[in-house]
Amino acid sequence: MLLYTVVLLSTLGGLLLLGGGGSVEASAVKVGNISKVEDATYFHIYYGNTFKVIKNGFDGKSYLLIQNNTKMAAKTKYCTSRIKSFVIPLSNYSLDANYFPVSFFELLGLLPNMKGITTEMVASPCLLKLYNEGQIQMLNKSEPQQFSQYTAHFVPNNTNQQTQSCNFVTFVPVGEQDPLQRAEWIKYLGVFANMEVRANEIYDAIKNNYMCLVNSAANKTKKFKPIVAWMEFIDDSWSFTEEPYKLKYIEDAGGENIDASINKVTYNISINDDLEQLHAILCTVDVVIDGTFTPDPISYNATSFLQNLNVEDQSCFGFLSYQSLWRHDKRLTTNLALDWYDGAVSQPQLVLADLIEVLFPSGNYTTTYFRNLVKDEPTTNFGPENCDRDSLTAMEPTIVACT
Ligand SMILES: *[C@@H]1O[C@H](CO)[C@@H](O)[C@H](O)[C@H]1NC(C)=O
Ligand SMILES: *[C@@H]1O[C@H](CO)[C@@H](O)[C@H](O)[C@H]1NC(C)=O
Ligand SMILES: *[C@@H]1O[C@H](CO)[C@@H](O)[C@H](O)[C@H]1NC(C)=O
Ligand SMILES: *[C@@H]1O[C@H](CO)[C@@H](O)[C@H](O)[C@H]1NC(C)=O
Ligand SMILES: *[C@@H]1O[C@H](CO)[C@@H](O)[C@H](O)[C@H]1NC(C)=O
Ligand SMILES: *[C@@H]1O[C@H](CO)[C@@H](O)[C@H](O)[C@H]1NC(C)=O
Ligand SMILES: *[C@@H]1O[C@H](CO)[C@@H](O)[C@H](O)[C@H]1NC(C)=O
Ligand SMILES: *[C@@H]1O[C@H](CO)[C@@H](O)[C@H](O)[C@H]1NC(C)=O
Ligand SMILES: CC(=O)N[C@H]1CO[C@H](CO)[C@@H](O)[C@@H]1O
Repeated sequence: MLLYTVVLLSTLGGLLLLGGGGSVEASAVKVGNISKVEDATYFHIYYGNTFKVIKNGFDGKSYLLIQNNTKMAAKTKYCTSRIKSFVIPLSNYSLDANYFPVSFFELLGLLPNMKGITTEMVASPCLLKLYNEGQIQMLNKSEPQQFSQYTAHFVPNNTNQQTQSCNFVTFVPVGEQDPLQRAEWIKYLGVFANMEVRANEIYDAIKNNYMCLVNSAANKTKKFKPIVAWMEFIDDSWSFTEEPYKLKYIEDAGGENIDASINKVTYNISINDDLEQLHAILCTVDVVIDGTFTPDPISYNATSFLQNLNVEDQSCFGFLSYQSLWRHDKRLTTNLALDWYDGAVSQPQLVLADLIEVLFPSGNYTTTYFRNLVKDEPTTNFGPENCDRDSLTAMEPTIVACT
């Protein structure tokens, strides 16, 4: 409550200064360089004069961030079950890089301070290039003391509270329920780097583009919205996705998800009744997205899907006759790190633009993440040689043409 008051006062102070024609820069309070959370639900930011606090709703912790040029920075260190303190801007950091959306750091231009990673399975050409050049150390996850040499060690989730050290920071955009909420976690990182201004600009640009695409998709819908089945095959059974962010993408792209009432949890292909029901449901579907995990995405094709489906009579499948069977694994590295878990999280406008093309084909938009299995579209494999900028500079978000 106290901290919240500070925010209001400093914002008010800034307005007054601006109104009086004074210089905001001259103020002792860093007015203006603040981020406000608009959409995300699992983190909150509070501002004091020389410190900031992030409350993270996934690990239940408060991160007290103290500016490096203050007395408090030298004197204060917290590491309790609920509070951790960090001196900012972070001078260096490492990552638990498996399935980690590194692109958030790239959009802010924070790769120069990234000094350690735990795996080479990272879907970022520029990070791989820095690693090849010896700028980044490979850390062994089984030797956690290796992480303690960095100011912060970012981890993707909070499953292992006991083994977390004082410098661990949980960064969990994928825990949010919808695509924009996930992307807004750029502000969470911005706070650690005093890069609120850039974080706000990027989020605004992405959100505006995303909302423009939502509106343009809404105008494309004819009498009935296309019905989409986003499904996956695990242990001999098919199921339709219940992941909120995927359902939201389909709605935002102008499609309709399989109704929750017929969305039985799983369909075991060895059980005839299940198979019959699945067959019937798929006869009503316009678009199928096959999200099945496979150790070999490059050779997963339409034949693999049909084999897993095990339905002999495919004559009623509109998604086959209209050539609309897709996977979201188009972009991946040579050692099979999927960009779906990285770039697609920080730039949801690209996923949405893909899905609009999937649902309402124009034929003149090249998808980034989705590939068409019926058209036998191959994956796009990339590596360090595909880093198309100076790795130490920030990546710019890709804004999709939208009228
Ligand atoms: C606030 O942001 C502006 C623009 O990015 C930057 O020039 C300035 O140094 C920042 N101020 C502080 C105190 O971080
Ligand atoms: C604080 O961080 C800034 C930016 O990294 C750095 O230039 C400066 O030297 C640091 N100041 C202190 C007192 O550590
Ligand atoms: C990582 O550390 C474990 C435990 O110390 C060790 O057994 C393993 O060989 C190390 N792995 C590598 C790749 O160095
Ligand atoms: C990271 O920064 C801290 C604080 O400036 C410093 O003590 C430490 O040596 C740095 N670690 C590495 C690996 O550069
Ligand atoms: C969508 O349709 C509405 C109403 O017909 C119109 O006002 C709006 O400009 C259209 N938007 C786009 C992006 O075409
Ligand atoms: C699917 O059904 C078969 C035949 O009844 C059974 O052996 C198998 O365990 C089932 N699989 C799952 C994942 O339930
Ligand atoms: C799918 O791949 C298999 C081998 O990987 C190949 O035999 C088959 O012809 C391919 N199917 C299609 C439709 O391209
Ligand atoms: C794509 O095609 C549509 C209709 O054919 C056209 O209106 C639009 O301008 C084209 N977009 C681009 C980027 O060429
Ligand atoms: C850092 C951490 O706790 N990572 C865990 C995230 O979740 C996966 C599976 O749910 C675990 O395997 C990781 O160890």
